[in-house]
Amino acid sequence: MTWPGVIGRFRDRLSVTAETPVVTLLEGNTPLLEAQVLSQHVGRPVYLKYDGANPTGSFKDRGMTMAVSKALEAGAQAVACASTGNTSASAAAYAAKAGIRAIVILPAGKIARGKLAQAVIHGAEIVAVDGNFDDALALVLELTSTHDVALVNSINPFRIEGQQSAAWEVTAALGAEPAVHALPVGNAGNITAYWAGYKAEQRAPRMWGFQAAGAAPLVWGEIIDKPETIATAIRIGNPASWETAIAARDESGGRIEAVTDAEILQAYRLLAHQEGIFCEPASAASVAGVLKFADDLPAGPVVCTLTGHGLKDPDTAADEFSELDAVPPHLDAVLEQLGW
Ligand code: AN7
Repeated sequence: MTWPGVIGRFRDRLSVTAETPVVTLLEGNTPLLEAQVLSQHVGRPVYLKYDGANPTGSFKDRGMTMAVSKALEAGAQAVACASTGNTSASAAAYAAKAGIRAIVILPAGKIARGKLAQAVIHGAEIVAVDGNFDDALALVLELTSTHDVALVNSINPFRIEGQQSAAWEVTAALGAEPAVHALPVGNAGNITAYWAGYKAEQRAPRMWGFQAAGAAPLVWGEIIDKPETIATAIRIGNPASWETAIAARDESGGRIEAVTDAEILQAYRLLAHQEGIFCEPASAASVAGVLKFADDLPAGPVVCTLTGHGLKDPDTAADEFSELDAVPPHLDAVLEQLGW
């Protein structure tokens, strides 16, 4: 069967009617990969839900197909979002497909290069503000409440609805829920969506959420004024879906913990070197957390969501090596360089 996209596949569970204009890039249906090396490390079967394989390279597309379709149905001519990068890339692409404007408000200087490139090439109208994501979100809320522009951040319930599809794909692929579902947490929309998706199927994996230690308001229980982390996607100090993230943790018997940037980078390298999967640093937080708290894993399979593609943030990968010195074009020189 040709994959029909998130709305096409899950239409009966979503707030769409025959009249809803479906804006889709055929998102969803991403790989659930068995991770052999990680499984050995933690003594449980570990699977990677690789949502970097979505059309714009992140899980945001699952919710954006819903948010932009519903905005179009309501007659919107423009959508707007604040973003650490991926939401803006996704909004820009879906707005382009829908033929409407995308306005994105970004924290200046903190957007990974691949994401900014996407927003630009899809024709988004971009405003960089001298502030962090939380400042940008406050501005976009003000903008969309005073102007005729549809908000497509994850406070938009249609975003959460669409993002449930990832949980449904996991249960369909495994034939059951995992014992633990781990994911990175920023604004906390995705952990909210997964938990809603599992609950809708009467499933109850333990939800394990991981924040970067320098941006871990849910862990410390207070707003972080100046969040900092190499994982810029989750550099968020005041998550919009705070209460629903805590509910997901508590109802599922799960946990929300902090992982350091060093732990995130270690997981990021392990995934690339040993599992053949290149994700962006924020995504590796899920794996970093499972490695850190492996002793507490219950029996049964573990799923880690890898939320975004590694090419989103080429600079973090490029920092792993120094400039390459060119050698003369002779095999001898090549062999010498290889140490043979
Ligand atoms: C790769 O794009 O908030 O906890 O503005 O890009 O649902 O916020 C991105 C978040 C994890 C956290 N991994 O998800 C944005 C934005 C990646 C991300 C998260 C984000 P939420």
